Amino acid sequence: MLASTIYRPLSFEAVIARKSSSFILKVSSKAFIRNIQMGTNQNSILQGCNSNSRGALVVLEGLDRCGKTTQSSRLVQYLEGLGHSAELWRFPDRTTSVGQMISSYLSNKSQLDDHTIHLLFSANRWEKRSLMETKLKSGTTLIVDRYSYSGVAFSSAKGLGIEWCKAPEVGLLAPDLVLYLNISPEKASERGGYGCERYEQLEFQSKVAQYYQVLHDSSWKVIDACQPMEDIEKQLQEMVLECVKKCHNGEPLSQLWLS
Ligand code: Z5A
Ligand code: MG
Repeated sequence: MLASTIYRPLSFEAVIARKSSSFILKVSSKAFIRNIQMGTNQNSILQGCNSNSRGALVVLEGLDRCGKTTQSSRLVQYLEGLGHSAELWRFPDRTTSVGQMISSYLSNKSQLDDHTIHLLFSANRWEKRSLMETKLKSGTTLIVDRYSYSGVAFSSAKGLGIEWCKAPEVGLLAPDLVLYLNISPEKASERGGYGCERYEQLEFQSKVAQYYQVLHDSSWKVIDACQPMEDIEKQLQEMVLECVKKCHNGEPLSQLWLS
């Protein structure tokens, strides 16, 4: 028995229309999500037809302290408030055993060869790939705080070849949208907490910024990260909503850096 017996499923357009006319969705988003997850594909339940409907894979990238974590969690709250199923993910995922090795390295508690740590970061994404795909196909939008672009930009900035760095990432799921929060290393360093972990040094961050530029492709949108948080939040909401709609309407999933 699906959720439709309890909550009438809303189409994407209906969710937005109701929101904009100040209709307050009385349904708890958690209860709503719990019910629709009883089916195999949330979006097909919502629309009743499109079997290619899925959640969107949205990645936030940028230099340390540009505001990725702040904006990622706000985006998830925003989507949930509209009745969408959405989850916040982050890489490195420090909860796995691979992630714990990474965490120990980042906090200077262990030393690893540059190639080795690069492959561990990549392995940390591969160990989550299948769950990521399952979630997306069941209609959940994933807001991901750092992804393969961080992996390649940071390792290339250390001097590893960019193509070598990209190779282990090939075949991971390609994001539908990359939100790059653009800030200079100098401005970022003025923000709280800068300087505690291994890579948080101005010169190194400048190199990372250069490699991010090389990775820029058509899935990227660049946002000025020096604006007030609320202004950034509004801009991101618009971009993400458009992307969620596209994926909801059946935009196919693709893989990263297959050429
Ligand atoms: N790394 C890698 O080498 N290879 C990989 O494959 C991956 C990562 C995935 C750990 O990352 C490190 O791993 C990272 C890259 C490397 N490098 N380092 N070091 P992490 O994601 O765990 O790092 P973090 O500790 O979460 O820092 P962060 O992500 O760089 O910060 P952020 O998330 O971008 O910023 P924030 O926490 O949202 O905000 C920082 C502060 O700025 C905070 O006080 C906010 O209140 C403030 N803030 C945010 N927005 C604004 C605006 N608009 N105005 C003013 N102040 C603001
Ligand atoms: Mg962060």
